Amino acid sequence: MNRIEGKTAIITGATAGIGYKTAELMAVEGVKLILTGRREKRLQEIKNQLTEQYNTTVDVASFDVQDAEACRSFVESLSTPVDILINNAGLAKGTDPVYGASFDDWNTMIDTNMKGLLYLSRLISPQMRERNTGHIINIGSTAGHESYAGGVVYSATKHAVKAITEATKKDLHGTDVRVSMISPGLVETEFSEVRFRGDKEKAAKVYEGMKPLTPEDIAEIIVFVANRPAHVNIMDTIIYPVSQSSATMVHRDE
Ligand code: NDP
Ligand code: 8X3
Repeated sequence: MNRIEGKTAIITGATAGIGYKTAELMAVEGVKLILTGRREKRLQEIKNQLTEQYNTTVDVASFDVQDAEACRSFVESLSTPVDILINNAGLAKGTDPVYGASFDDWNTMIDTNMKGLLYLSRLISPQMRERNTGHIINIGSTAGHESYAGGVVYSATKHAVKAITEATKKDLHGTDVRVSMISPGLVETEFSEVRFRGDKEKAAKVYEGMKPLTPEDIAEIIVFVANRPAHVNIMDTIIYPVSQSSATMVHRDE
């Protein structure tokens, strides 16, 4: 049953990976999309592609979620209430240990994965609370359940997403607003290329000899979570590829 047709969804970080695939699968379901990311040209291309292929509307807005005022202007520019907010924009920078990492990388991860998600939740949740309806879906990670060497701040930001998701649900307790989190393990997207600053070879090694999750695997789960009956709130989903059993246990072909 399609319960999300005609609903309006914001997807942050829709220019690539999980966000882009979620946009496409939601377009199939007839969701009205508001897609964001920093790459304006890519957003326009996606808008053209999805509106040509699917029977829905697509608006786009290019801004950096690290910028609180840009988030505020974006939300103030919206002409329609938002039913679903998918806080997906996020990244890892580097795999340096706590004794060698760069402050800039830490700030980028904290400002994007935590503060960007918080800004949009802060700006969108009042209208959901007032209307007594809506759904905030935060993209966490298995790194939000288990930290690993080389992921000190990335893991911290994803543990924060877990805390923010749980506390947001509690802040909205007694309303019909739903709050969920999706926690994927290894998904092959631009994620590792961004983490390794464009080093494609290093990025490819992350997925070598194993079958990672695809953006579609996760997008299907996001759509499933959004499409539950109004009284069903899925708090979290932890998804690994079958060859992964923890952050560091990854079975690879010889
Ligand atoms: P991608 O790198 O493929 O996509 C990341 C998206 O986030 C892009 O659309 C990018 O858009 C956007 N983004 C990054 N920084 C900003 C910013 N400052 N402002 C606005 N948008 C931004 O990675 P994934 O699809 O893999 O990642 C999506 C989410 O999933 C992230 O939160 C990530 O932490 C999480 N995740 C990923 C896993 C994986 O293994 N890939 C596993 C678990 C969780 P643009 O560059 O245009 O700004
Ligand atoms: C991304 C998965 O294992 O690289 O969140 O942290 S991992």
